[in-house]
Amino acid sequence: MVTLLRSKMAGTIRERRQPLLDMGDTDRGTDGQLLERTRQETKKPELFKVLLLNDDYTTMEFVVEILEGVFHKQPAEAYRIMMAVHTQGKGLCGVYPHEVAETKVATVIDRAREQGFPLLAAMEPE
Ligand code: TYC
Repeated sequence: MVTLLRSKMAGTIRERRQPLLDMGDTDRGTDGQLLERTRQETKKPELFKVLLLNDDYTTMEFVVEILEGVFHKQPAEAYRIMMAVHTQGKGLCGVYPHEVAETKVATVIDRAREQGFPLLAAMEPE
Protein backbone atom coordinates (compact mmCIF):
# COMPACT_ATOMS: atom_id res chain seq x y z
CA MET A 1 0.00 0.00 0.00
CA VAL A 2 1.41 3.37 -0.93
CA THR A 3 0.44 6.90 -0.01
CA LEU A 4 1.39 10.11 -1.71
CA LEU A 5 3.07 12.58 0.56
CA ARG A 6 4.08 16.17 0.16
CA SER A 7 7.82 16.52 0.69
CA LYS A 8 8.78 18.97 3.43
CA MET A 9 11.88 19.98 1.51
CA ALA A 10 10.67 20.84 -1.96
CA GLY A 11 6.88 20.64 -1.83
CA THR A 12 7.05 17.73 -4.27
CA ILE A 13 4.96 14.58 -4.13
CA ARG A 14 6.75 11.37 -3.23
CA GLU A 15 5.93 7.86 -2.14
CA ARG A 16 6.60 6.63 1.35
CA ARG A 17 6.39 3.03 2.55
CA GLN A 18 6.39 2.48 6.30
CA PRO A 19 6.94 -0.99 7.81
CA LEU A 20 4.24 -1.82 10.38
CA LEU A 21 6.63 -3.77 12.59
CA ASP A 22 10.33 -3.18 12.82
CA MET A 23 11.72 -6.71 12.61
CA GLY A 24 14.89 -5.92 10.76
CA ASP A 25 15.10 -7.85 7.52
CA THR A 26 12.97 -10.79 8.65
CA ASP A 27 9.22 -11.32 8.34
CA ARG A 28 8.84 -13.22 11.62
CA GLY A 29 5.25 -13.43 12.82
CA THR A 30 3.69 -12.38 9.54
CA ASP A 31 3.46 -15.76 7.81
CA GLY A 32 5.68 -14.55 5.04
CA GLN A 33 3.55 -11.49 4.40
CA LEU A 34 5.18 -8.08 4.43
CA LEU A 35 3.02 -5.74 6.48
CA GLU A 36 2.93 -2.08 5.62
CA ARG A 37 0.96 0.89 6.77
CA THR A 38 0.49 4.29 5.27
CA ARG A 39 0.92 7.48 7.25
CA GLN A 40 0.38 11.04 6.23
CA GLU A 41 3.19 13.37 7.26
CA THR A 42 1.42 16.70 6.92
CA LYS A 43 2.70 18.36 10.12
CA LYS A 44 4.50 21.60 9.32
CA PRO A 45 7.18 22.45 11.90
CA GLU A 46 6.05 25.55 13.82
CA LEU A 47 8.76 28.17 13.49
CA PHE A 48 9.88 30.71 16.06
CA LYS A 49 11.87 33.92 15.76
CA VAL A 50 14.79 34.24 18.14
CA LEU A 51 15.45 37.85 19.12
CA LEU A 52 18.22 39.58 21.02
CA LEU A 53 17.24 42.44 23.32
CA ASN A 54 19.25 45.55 24.02
CA ASP A 55 20.64 46.49 27.41
CA ASP A 56 23.12 49.10 28.63
CA TYR A 57 25.79 46.76 30.03
CA THR A 58 26.54 43.89 27.65
CA THR A 59 29.49 44.82 25.45
CA MET A 60 29.06 45.14 21.72
CA GLU A 61 31.98 42.76 21.27
CA PHE A 62 30.24 40.04 23.30
CA VAL A 63 26.99 40.39 21.34
CA VAL A 64 28.91 40.02 18.06
CA GLU A 65 30.60 36.93 19.53
CA ILE A 66 27.16 35.47 20.37
CA LEU A 67 25.81 36.17 16.89
CA GLU A 68 28.81 34.46 15.31
CA GLY A 69 29.06 31.56 17.77
CA VAL A 70 25.42 30.71 18.46
CA PHE A 71 23.66 31.96 15.32
CA HIS A 72 26.49 31.25 12.81
CA LYS A 73 26.49 34.76 11.37
CA GLN A 74 29.41 36.07 9.34
CA PRO A 75 31.26 38.93 11.10
CA ALA A 76 29.73 41.78 9.04
CA GLU A 77 26.21 40.41 9.47
CA ALA A 78 26.79 39.86 13.19
CA TYR A 79 27.91 43.49 13.55
CA ARG A 80 24.88 44.70 11.57
CA ILE A 81 22.42 42.76 13.77
CA MET A 82 24.19 43.90 16.97
CA MET A 83 23.87 47.55 15.85
CA ALA A 84 20.20 47.01 14.93
CA VAL A 85 19.55 45.68 18.44
CA HIS A 86 21.58 48.52 19.97
CA THR A 87 19.64 51.24 18.09
CA GLN A 88 16.16 49.67 17.83
CA GLY A 89 15.93 47.71 21.10
CA LYS A 90 15.65 44.25 19.61
CA GLY A 91 16.73 42.33 16.54
CA LEU A 92 16.13 39.09 14.70
CA CYS A 93 18.87 36.48 14.97
CA GLY A 94 17.16 33.57 13.20
CA VAL A 95 14.02 31.48 12.74
CA TYR A 96 13.96 27.90 14.04
CA PRO A 97 11.70 25.03 15.09
CA HIS A 98 10.49 25.34 18.70
CA GLU A 99 13.09 23.14 20.38
CA VAL A 100 16.01 24.66 18.47
CA ALA A 101 14.77 28.18 19.30
CA GLU A 102 14.50 27.27 23.00
CA THR A 103 18.04 25.92 22.99
CA LYS A 104 19.41 29.07 21.28
CA VAL A 105 17.73 31.31 23.88
CA ALA A 106 19.06 29.18 26.76
CA THR A 107 22.57 29.09 25.26
CA VAL A 108 22.68 32.88 24.84
CA ILE A 109 21.56 33.43 28.43
CA ASP A 110 23.94 30.79 29.85
CA ARG A 111 26.94 32.23 27.97
CA ALA A 112 26.02 35.78 28.96
CA ARG A 113 25.65 34.91 32.65
CA GLU A 114 28.96 33.04 32.62
CA GLN A 115 30.57 36.33 31.56
CA GLY A 116 28.49 38.46 33.95
CA PHE A 117 26.36 40.15 31.26
CA PRO A 118 22.59 40.76 31.57
CA LEU A 119 21.99 40.08 27.84
CA LEU A 120 18.52 38.67 27.10
CA ALA A 121 17.18 36.64 24.21
CA ALA A 122 13.53 35.84 23.52
CA MET A 123 11.48 33.76 21.11
CA GLU A 124 8.13 34.42 19.49
CA PRO A 125 6.00 32.61 16.89
CA GLU A 126 6.97 33.55 13.34
N1 TYC B 1 23.76 48.56 24.16
C1 TYC B 1 24.97 47.82 24.40
C2 TYC B 1 26.12 48.80 24.61
O1 TYC B 1 26.00 49.95 24.30
C3 TYC B 1 25.33 46.89 23.25
C4 TYC B 1 24.31 45.82 23.04
C5 TYC B 1 23.91 45.48 21.77
C6 TYC B 1 23.80 45.12 24.13
C7 TYC B 1 22.99 44.48 21.55
C8 TYC B 1 22.86 44.10 23.92
O2 TYC B 1 21.59 42.75 22.41
C9 TYC B 1 22.47 43.78 22.63
N2 TYC B 1 27.23 48.28 25.15
